[in-house]
Amino acid sequence: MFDSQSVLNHFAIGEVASGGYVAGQGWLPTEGREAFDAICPADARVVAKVAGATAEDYDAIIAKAVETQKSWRMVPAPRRGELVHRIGQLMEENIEQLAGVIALDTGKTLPECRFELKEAIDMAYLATGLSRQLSGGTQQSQRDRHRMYEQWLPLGVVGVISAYNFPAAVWAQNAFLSAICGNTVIWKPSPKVPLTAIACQRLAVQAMQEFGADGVFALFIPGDDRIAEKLVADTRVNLISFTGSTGVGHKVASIVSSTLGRRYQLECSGNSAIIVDETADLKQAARAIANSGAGTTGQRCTSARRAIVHKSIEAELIELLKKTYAQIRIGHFTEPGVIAGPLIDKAAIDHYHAAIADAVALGGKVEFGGKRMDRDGYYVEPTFISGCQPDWPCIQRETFAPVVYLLTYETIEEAIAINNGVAQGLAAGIQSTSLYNIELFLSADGNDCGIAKVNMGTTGADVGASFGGEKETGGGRTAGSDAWKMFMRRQSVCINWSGTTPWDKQIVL
Ligand code: UN1
Repeated sequence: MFDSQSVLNHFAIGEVASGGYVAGQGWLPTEGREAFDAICPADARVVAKVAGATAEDYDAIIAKAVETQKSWRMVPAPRRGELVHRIGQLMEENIEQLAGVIALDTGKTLPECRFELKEAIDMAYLATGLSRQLSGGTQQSQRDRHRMYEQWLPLGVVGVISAYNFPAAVWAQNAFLSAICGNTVIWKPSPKVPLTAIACQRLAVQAMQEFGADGVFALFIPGDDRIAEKLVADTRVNLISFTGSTGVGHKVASIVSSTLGRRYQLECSGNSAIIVDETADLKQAARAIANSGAGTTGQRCTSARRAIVHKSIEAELIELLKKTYAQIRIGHFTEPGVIAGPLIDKAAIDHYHAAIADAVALGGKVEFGGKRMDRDGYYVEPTFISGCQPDWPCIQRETFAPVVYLLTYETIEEAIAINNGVAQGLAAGIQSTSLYNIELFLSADGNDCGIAKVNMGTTGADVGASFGGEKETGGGRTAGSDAWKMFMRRQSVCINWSGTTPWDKQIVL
């Protein structure tokens, strides 16, 4: 039996929770701060209140982050990795309670919450391994008896701004890399999901205290965007890693880049498509579209929004999709057998309705779904719409809801052009058994996204690879591969061990 009170008690989340953590001082007081509601989208009830951090709280947090970084940067990287490893262990030990908090914050089903946490834990262990491999290359010097190499040094303070849909994993992707790279982290989560941030921070505090490394991870939950902007504008913050909408991403980029030398890394809106060609296994294609389109209630940046379908198989695929969609059980995360939850809030429902109305007004046909469900909480039916055209505004924008638009094509080149014909460039998929079509899709003439998937859905990144996308998605990369490099400062070193200088013969000392 799910017991929300015991989940909240486990992380000491009371009626009014603290809106941040600053090293030395501890959890911010709740008095004298404006409290905002933490609402569970699964039943639209207030779970707790959070005392929003103030501008003065921010000043204390940043001062401590700058100070702590000065000692943290000299801690050997593998030791830094051990701190992150310990947080991973604590997340694993507390996975059921953490999953419960994510469910209360987002309404996601418990298996989805566990899956997110698995991603965060994997990220901790990946970062631990990477902490021994932050290596640069050796170059061949053109000079006699000189050695040249590249080294990677800590960057400073990193601000992590995360979205509501993956309240733990996005922090993990960014904060764990930041920490092993010798940086301190200020986390500004979405105020829609403050409880997950508080719970994760509690585990980070426990690990930091065990290691005598208080101050590596700080938490900052302002109730007001103007206070949040202080973090983005602060020249003491060397990198802002932002996950969220393209609109806010633009703003972050322009504020950060108004001072040269500061960095930003953006993971903004996606608009993923899956191409289904005439050689595809259509049952597999239907499952992949449904899973990527309706899974996590369509609230992933990688969610499939468009299915680009060969004309010859459209009718058959629509029938299979109807059968598939009919089996998607939507409901409260405590109900057995539920595979997707609600949208995050009322505004998200309005956005869902508006997108469907736009498509229908232009001639789209709702083949399945299209309505809000008549129950408490922000539930909608997973939806797919046929007869759509690539240039429709609702298809050009990201619809952050479980809506898939079906478009048709005749040649593979046309399908790829439709895939690429949007402003976003996060993930792309192809369902095919044609070697030619798959290779073309993956070639320089192929899809223009940061992530490409063959015979699978567009969601569910594997942490070993780098994660992020092109164009208006923002170009940033987090998670695996060499994404850690963004969190470090590169230095080209040259050492003269010849005992001579070029002016030896001209200047006598
Ligand atoms: C996001 O949706 O903003 O690969 C990030 C995936 C998830 C996405 C998380 N890791 O679908």
